Amino acid sequence: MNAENGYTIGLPPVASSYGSDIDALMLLMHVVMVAIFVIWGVYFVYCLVKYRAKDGERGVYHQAGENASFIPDGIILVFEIWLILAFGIPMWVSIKQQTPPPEESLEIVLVAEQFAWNFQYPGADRKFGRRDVKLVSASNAIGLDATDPAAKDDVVTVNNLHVPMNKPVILRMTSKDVIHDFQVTNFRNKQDILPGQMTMLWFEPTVPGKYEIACAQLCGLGHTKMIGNVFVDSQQDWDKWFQEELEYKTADAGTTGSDEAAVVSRQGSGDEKQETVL
Ligand SMILES: [Cu+2]
Repeated sequence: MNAENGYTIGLPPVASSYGSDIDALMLLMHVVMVAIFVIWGVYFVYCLVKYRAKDGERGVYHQAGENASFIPDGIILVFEIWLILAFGIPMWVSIKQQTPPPEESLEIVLVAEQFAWNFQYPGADRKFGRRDVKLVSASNAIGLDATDPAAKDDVVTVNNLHVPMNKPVILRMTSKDVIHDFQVTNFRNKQDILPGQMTMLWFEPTVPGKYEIACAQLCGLGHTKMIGNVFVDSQQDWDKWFQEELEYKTADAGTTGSDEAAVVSRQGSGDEKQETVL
């Protein structure tokens, strides 16, 4: 077990800035629990042997003091409260209460649905195009309003999230139908996604590669198939990817001669799933 590499208790390797801290806390809790288990177990066996029935002896039922048994309980309780106050809550605050500054981050809107992940990237203007539920259709999964100037340089992908390395990513998340939950085990994070509300999750990817997005909230019959990918690229590769996506979008808008939601569906290379660019 090596918390530094994040390869702890059988979990996949860590690929986010706070992953190793979470692994270290999990390791600490497991070590403490094993220690308590062993100490209690040894004491239990000791009592079984020492106070076993013996020929010619009668049991003496005297108590070692009214509150004696509360002392070890109290010590463990204080110790566990210390674990929560000293480690658990500060870590929770640093991840859940302290969001990286948006101007230094990549903000992405995630619209979850049964059973897919739709990602909206705001483009160079850093403004998200308007979404309208009335515009939702088979080819416009998030209901992006193509007449909104802010939507012109927005890119929408399905099930594939592309992010640059070593830059915080802030996901602003909502759902079209039921409660979903965004989870990337390599990032050691998860967050519920609720219809009618925006929830937020941030992470900073630290290792390039492809990681699995799972839905961590039972959301219907296709729940187990609600799998996406996160691609962590260098900033250079990410810029290139984004430019390509924009070009697909512009090319399609050019051929149709329309400002309406230009939809390009194409099959990604390898085992990438289908991407839709609006
Ligand atoms: Cu789901």
